[in-house]
Amino acid sequence: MENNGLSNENDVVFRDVILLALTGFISMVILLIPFVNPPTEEESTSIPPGNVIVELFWDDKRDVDIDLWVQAPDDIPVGYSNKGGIFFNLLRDDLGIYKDNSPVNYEVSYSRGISDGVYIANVHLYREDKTPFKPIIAELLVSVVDPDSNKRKQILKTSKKLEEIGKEITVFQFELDKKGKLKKNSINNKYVMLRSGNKDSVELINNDELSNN
Ligand SMILES: [Ca+2]
Repeated sequence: MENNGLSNENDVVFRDVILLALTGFISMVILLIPFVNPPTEEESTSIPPGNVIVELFWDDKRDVDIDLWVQAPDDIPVGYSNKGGIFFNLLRDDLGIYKDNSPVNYEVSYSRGISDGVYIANVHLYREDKTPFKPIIAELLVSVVDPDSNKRKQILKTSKKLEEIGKEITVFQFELDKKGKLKKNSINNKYVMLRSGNKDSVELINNDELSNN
């Protein structure tokens, strides 16, 4: 009898433990449900951000710092020292290998909306990896996301050999209409200074002129 009483008691304790564990498990499942089914909004983010997208690529293996500078119509130049304008934003300044968790050497600027007028895309060879410097190829791509269909289309692509440290070049000047349509005869690479460093150099020249006078 005593033995039976003990085994009944054990059964009750065992059942309680099982019930507790089960209750815990069910509560956890209920708590986890919202995380198991994320909102569908996040799943449908295949629409790329921005409307005019300017991308710059260079050799991933080289610790060379190249800067992308862009300017939208009626806007200020956007690059590493001024990452946001009215229309364009530079996503990040890639410094080469230094402080870079991504394996690619890549800079990108996005515009919000499309203004009609002339766009400028420049590259500036900022820092070399070794001396003497071995020229490096910079690849520049321009894409437009159609504001109606949200489809992304590449409109311009070219490669430039960069040989001189500190030199900035205009890779593309091009004109778009409101719908992002490229005016083919507008494409040229007439140099326009965009990087803000030029402001300082202009000031320096002025100061030099002042001190010489
Ligand atoms: Ca850079």
